[in-house]
Amino acid sequence: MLIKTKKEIPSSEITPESAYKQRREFLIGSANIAIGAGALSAGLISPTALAQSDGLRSRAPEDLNLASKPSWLVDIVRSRSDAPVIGPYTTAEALTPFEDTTTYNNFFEFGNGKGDPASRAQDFKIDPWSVEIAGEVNKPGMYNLEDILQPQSLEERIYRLRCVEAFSMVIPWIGFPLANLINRFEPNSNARFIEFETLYDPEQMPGQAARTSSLGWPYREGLRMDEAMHPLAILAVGMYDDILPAQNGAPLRLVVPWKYGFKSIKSIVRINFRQDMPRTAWNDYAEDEYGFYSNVNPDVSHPRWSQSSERRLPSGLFDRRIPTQIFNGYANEVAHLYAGMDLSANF
Ligand SMILES: Nc1nc2c(c(=O)[nH]1)N[C@H]1C(S)=C(S)[C@@H](COP(=O)(O)O)O[C@H]1N2
Ligand SMILES: [Mo]
Repeated sequence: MLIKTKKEIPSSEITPESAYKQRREFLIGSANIAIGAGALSAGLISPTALAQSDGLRSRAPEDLNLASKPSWLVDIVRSRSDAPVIGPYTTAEALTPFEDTTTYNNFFEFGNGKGDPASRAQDFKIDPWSVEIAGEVNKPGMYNLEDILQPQSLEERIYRLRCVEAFSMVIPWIGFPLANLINRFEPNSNARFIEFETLYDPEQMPGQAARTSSLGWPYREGLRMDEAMHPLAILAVGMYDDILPAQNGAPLRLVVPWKYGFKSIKSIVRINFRQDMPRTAWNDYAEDEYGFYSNVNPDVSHPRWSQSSERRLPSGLFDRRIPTQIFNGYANEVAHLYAGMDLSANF
């Protein structure tokens, strides 16, 4: 288990180390009792056990890596009203602990190593933050984050996240349906695709300045409009009951759970409505390996490795390998979007 060194944070936010450790040990202990090894390895727990597995949610404020926590954002994220509902939009599988979700990341703007985002995103600035809405919409413009969030009510969604590299996690996000944002800005009839861009700021993001960086910046992703309108697609502003840490895409990131993780673009500053299919950072990097659709599919191998199974985090003494499910287990919800399409040609 990785122990992080403490950075400078306001003393009001520091839980005394001993108290935090005791609480964490207590919670992890009770989570293990509640869940039990058998249920954990099966990947399934009951809603009751889910409620009792709160230990897996325990988090340390120093892991946020943010220069400051905007209090208005903390307030709305923490005060989201609804309790998790188990169903097609929320899985009852055991959560991946916060500690793993925040120290094993892909965020190439901060470097290529899995630990780089957690250690190099220190003091990432999210305040102020604005998002440009552009292209085929009736209400284009620069909107600050407060304005983007103002009409939205936040909810928790517990989703599987399946990386194209064949590891996976279960993460409790807090966010709102992307469709609600799209409707508000009124795309016109030319809008058939939606394109997203991450912040470009080499001074804060050393991976963008590195000569060893392989991706072109800014990081770009895209969805077809009907995919973007699907209720499973959310914009997240929080996870594990609080705002997003820098390494997970603060302050605003996309989560599209039926697609490989790289579609779920982090730290969004631009949303552009388009008539034609956008290129993406990964298409530009290797078109034959990373397609536009990138739906999770155990039957379509990556050119260099199989996608038939995945390593579910956390890893203990042994890796926990589980079969990968078509559309990452969300086929009942999304398969109709691809009716008649050849999924191996449209990978
Ligand atoms: N801007 C940006 N977004 C990104 C990435 C990235 O490198 N840059 N990595 C993607 C990949 S490959 C994955 S698997 C997920 C990881 O999200 P997590 O670190 O919150 O688990 O973020 C995706 N979003
Ligand atoms: Mo990924």
